[in-house]
Amino acid sequence: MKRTGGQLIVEALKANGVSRVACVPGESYLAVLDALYESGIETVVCRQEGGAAMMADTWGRLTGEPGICMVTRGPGATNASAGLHIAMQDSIPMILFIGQVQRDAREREAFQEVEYRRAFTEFAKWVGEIDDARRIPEFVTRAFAVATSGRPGPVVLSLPEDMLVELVDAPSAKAYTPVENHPGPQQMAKLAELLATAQRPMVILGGTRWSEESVAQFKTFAERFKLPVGCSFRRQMLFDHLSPSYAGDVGIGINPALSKEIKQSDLIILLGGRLSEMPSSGYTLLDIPYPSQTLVHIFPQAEELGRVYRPDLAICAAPGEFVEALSTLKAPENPVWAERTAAMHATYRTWSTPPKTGPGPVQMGPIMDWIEANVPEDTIFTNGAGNYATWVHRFHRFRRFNTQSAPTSGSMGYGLPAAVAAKHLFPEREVVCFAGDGCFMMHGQEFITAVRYGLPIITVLVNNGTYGTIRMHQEREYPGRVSGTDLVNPDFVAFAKAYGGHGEIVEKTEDFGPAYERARASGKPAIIEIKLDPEAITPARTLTQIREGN
Ligand SMILES: Cc1ncc(C[n+]2csc(CCOP(=O)(O)OP(=O)(O)O)c2C)c(N)n1
Repeated sequence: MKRTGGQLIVEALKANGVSRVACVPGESYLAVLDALYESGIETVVCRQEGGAAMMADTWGRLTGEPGICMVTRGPGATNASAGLHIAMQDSIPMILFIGQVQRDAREREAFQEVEYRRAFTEFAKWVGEIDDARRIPEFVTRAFAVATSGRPGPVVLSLPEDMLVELVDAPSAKAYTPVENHPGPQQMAKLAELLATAQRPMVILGGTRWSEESVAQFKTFAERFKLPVGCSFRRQMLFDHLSPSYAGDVGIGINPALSKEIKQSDLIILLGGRLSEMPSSGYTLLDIPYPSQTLVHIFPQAEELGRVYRPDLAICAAPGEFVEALSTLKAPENPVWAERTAAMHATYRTWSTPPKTGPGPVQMGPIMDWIEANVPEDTIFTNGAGNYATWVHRFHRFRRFNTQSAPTSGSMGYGLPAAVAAKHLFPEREVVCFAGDGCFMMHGQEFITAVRYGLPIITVLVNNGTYGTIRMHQEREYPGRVSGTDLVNPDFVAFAKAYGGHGEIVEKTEDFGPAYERARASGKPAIIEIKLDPEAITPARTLTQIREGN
């Protein structure tokens, strides 16, 4: 039976288990939209392609399967590139389908024409264009395999409009076959040897390709070995923060005591992540290329091992496969580092206790205390970039896998679309988006997507009237010269209501709890605007102190 290119695309998605796509429509891929009609795949219609791509990223992040996004050519594609870049830097499986100009108009700079294989090469693991509808099963299956194997990442497939309406004979698509690499017995024996002679070991978790099971297995291992464990920037859901093994967040603004401990360790086990610029405090945490500590690096892609840090033991494996193999290691009776681990956890507890006071009538410290006491353990927290995010990273004690969706690439505007996508995936769980006034307005329009699909997310909008992070850097580098960083904002309560949601404003600390309860009870997507004094720029220092160099 002959099928159109559009039908073959949708058939290949179904064969690979896709149940939802995020999109902004375009005339360039009408044939795919038509094939989605009655396909059983849910189409989540977004308001801007950046938001759509960020939603697909969150789906990829929280399921391990590629999140699917569909956009039109030129402006649609360039808007979507914001989400593509996040998925690339964050190692997230995602497939972006782009409607393309018809084949016989190529290279004329046709209407909205972009050559994606040139433009998006640095933004994606692979960029392909399907010139022949008969090859759709081949391209789509390969896209799933590329996006998920080794170090995951986004794939772009460009779909010429006329190819999508061609009627062809093609093989039925089959699901991709996941590719796995495992640590060998010699490598595990070497690891056991290194652990047996270590005095001050430390594990840093990061990356993707984790699962509920591997996170639980690793926790059991770490506690059995009494090893101290840190989580890389925005990968905090990988380890229970209340475990006696938890040592803290290896992110921006790392606890100086933890940084010192890492530097003084004699064995570092880097599991799953790259220890890139942000978690390595600007590449200062470990010496490059030869760390002074013995380094064991476990990463699912061979090219990354030794790229920045030369490891003493390199293991090319996904975290899940590696963790599985850890069960063969025999725990020491009484590890010499046990007391150090306990001390590191105690230090973490103190570091993650919010301050009671701060400038202005609203205090973020007690608000974080309220959140910790009142939101369920499986609540999913999302955020973008801004100083407000520090409150979550430092003071929220993550307990479980899949409770965080935040860009390690530091992209503003991510939190809201991420919350919409997370709630769509887990409707039974509470989803809290933390956003700054700057961050929120970058993809604030997706609040209507939450309303449209009945997704009652709770947005905690920390409004300090400024692009605070940049203002902080500005006051440090150019004291008193405020340039390009202050903001004028809409009435966020009216905004929430105009979109059909629930709005609250918090002008005193004690108003937060009741406002949150009302937001929760409303059953609608909600915005809780917190009027924060811009002086409260970090949990520890005010803007004035930073300006004055204190
Ligand atoms: C898309 C994007 N644009 C610009 C930046 C640079 N940037 C980082 S944080 C920040 C300010 C964030 O402001 P806001 O959301 O209000 O949070 P605050 O820092 O005030 O808490 C800016 C402009 C970025 N990281 N991402």
